[in-house]
Amino acid sequence: MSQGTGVASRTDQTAFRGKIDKIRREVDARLDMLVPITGEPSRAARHSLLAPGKRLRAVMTVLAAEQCGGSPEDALDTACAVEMIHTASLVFDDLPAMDDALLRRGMPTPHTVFGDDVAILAGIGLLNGAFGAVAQCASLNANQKTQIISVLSEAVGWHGLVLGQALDLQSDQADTTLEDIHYGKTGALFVAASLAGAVTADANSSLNSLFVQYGRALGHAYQAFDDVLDHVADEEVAGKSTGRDIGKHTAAFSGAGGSLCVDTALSRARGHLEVAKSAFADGDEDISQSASAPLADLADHIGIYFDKTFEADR
Ligand code: GRG
Repeated sequence: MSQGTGVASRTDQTAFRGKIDKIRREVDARLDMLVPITGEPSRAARHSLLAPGKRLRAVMTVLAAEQCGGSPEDALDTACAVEMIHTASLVFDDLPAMDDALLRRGMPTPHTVFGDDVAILAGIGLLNGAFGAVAQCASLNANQKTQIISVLSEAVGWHGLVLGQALDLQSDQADTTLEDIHYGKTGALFVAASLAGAVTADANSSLNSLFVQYGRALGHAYQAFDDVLDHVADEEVAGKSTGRDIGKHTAAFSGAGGSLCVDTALSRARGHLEVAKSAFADGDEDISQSASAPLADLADHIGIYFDKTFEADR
């Protein structure tokens, strides 16, 4: 895959990488505390949670807080909650009844190590722990907690991950669109990750639509890149089972079109990245004119990350 994402970087990406690596380390340390070892389900949860994930959604929460003038410390437990929800969704997704995957985050999937029963309990525990982490967070007031729990529950629920996964599993049926699947599987949690970060910074709710626009567009971009990864990358590079989407008619590149469809998916992904980057350009002065635009930088970072990943797989 020789084409780049065509995304021009606004800031020094080396410095930005250093910044998000620091956030990742803080998230990892806090996750370790939030899920103590109490029994077999917690061991299975930690197996997945503390494995080397990219922590993208957690980073998004912290950067959204920063973009609204908030602090990383106040956003940390909310970021961990987002990461716990995401990890729960991966545990469920990998089960034999769903994608039946063997490898995730470079590790054997939890049901292959602990059994399906314990993996299901681990996923439920992570989901429950996510809401508990927000409810018990000392740096948030009651109003912020209610808003964040509402935002996160929306992302998991009937319009979010649950629906997206169901649509994906039934994707050969009738009128399912790629946009609906991508929004449910990825966009909904991206929207929640950024909105929840803004709430930790007490951002004005009039800005919410900008975070929705950003998360939605970035979710479409990310899921299109991830679909291409599933199609073209080997498992060692991806760190997870690949080829799971081949044959699904809603996959962006399915069918006989092969590489032509991969190009279509990549070009869609690039277009969505640009929409995400411009989400705050015409918005409220407080965030559009600020010297730092960490969420746009994150969109750049994602484009560059996938370029490098596809390059490594050539
Ligand atoms: C009740 C939480 C819950 C979920 C039920 C199973 C399910 C419904 C949803 C799963 C949806 C799904 C598989 C989304 C995948 C999205 C995606 C792009 C995953 C890969 O994300 P990365 O690349 O992975 O950020 P890491 O491992 O780095 O975190």
